[in-house]
Amino acid sequence: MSSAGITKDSKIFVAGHRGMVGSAITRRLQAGGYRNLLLCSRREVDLLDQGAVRDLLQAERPDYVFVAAAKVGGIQANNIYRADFIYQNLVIETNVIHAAYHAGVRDLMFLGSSCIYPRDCAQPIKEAYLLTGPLEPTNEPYAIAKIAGLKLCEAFNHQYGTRYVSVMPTNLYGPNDNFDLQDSHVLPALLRKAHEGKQRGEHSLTVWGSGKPMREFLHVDDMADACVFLMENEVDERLFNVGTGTDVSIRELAQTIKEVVGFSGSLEWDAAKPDGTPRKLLDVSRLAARGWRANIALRDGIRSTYDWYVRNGARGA
Ligand code: GFB
Repeated sequence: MSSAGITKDSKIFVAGHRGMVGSAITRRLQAGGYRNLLLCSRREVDLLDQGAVRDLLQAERPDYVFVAAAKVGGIQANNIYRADFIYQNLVIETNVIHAAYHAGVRDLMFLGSSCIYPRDCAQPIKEAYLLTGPLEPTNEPYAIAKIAGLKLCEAFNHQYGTRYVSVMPTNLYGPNDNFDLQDSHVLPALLRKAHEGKQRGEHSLTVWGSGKPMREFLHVDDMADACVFLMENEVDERLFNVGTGTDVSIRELAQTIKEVVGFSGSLEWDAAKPDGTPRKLLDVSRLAARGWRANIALRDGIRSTYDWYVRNGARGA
């Protein structure tokens, strides 16, 4: 595998560098010695503003772009704020990808999501299963927007010969996650519930749904490592699943979180909340064949994320 031509002085724009994924990519780039990062807060450049994005990229002309900016949330936020999820994600990705192309950017990485795959597709899910069946209804607007982003990259590659790569992470967790109890994903929500339950001396912890759905969890530092790995190595494919290759039930996850946090109460199930997709285990063999594997075991990742939460609190709450 040869280098894609990235050097430590290349100008790299991380769109969404304050989010969980963007901040992890930024940390990983800085640790790798990349010293010319372009980072803009929402106050400086609103990625929903087409003109502002165009002006930024025309002025800065980065060598590489990570599209890590997105409107994200857990199953309930996706299900309620359906218009915001489809609209904001479509606009952000369209603005950034289009402006990047017109600013001469040949190399870009778009962050998709494993929920773009059909709800009931064969497991583990290969990249080739995209658009082979209906989507999970609770996050269809978000998934449609992410599929559009992927197709935007594919079309630019086809028509203009760019090298825009899309990565599909499984469920991510880690530092800078959203710990809001209504809008977050399951892992940060349960960490917070267990922590607060322990502090208040409660006897039970409420978990949404049936506990039966299976989910694959990847620490965001592993995700960032995979992104930089793909940036540094020239790859022929333009679509990569990123995950650990193993999953756990929500019941097992809740049990592990109880143990890590030291909450001794029981689990109670709120059947009024949706389960969502029954299972979405990614087939990660394409990336593994290139030489990349996840490093952080789930229990270790939960422990370090819990430490982070105790030190930093619930930023999103
Ligand atoms: O993490 P989560 O919100 O997202 O929920 P999805 C995963 C599972 O955990 C569901 C259950 O079966 C939830 O019902 N769960 C149990 C909980 N307790 C809780 C809780 O307290 N909070 C939350 N949030 N869930 C999202 C998509 O789906 O995954 C997004 O909606 C995106 O579009 C993301 O793809 C990665 O895995 O179901």
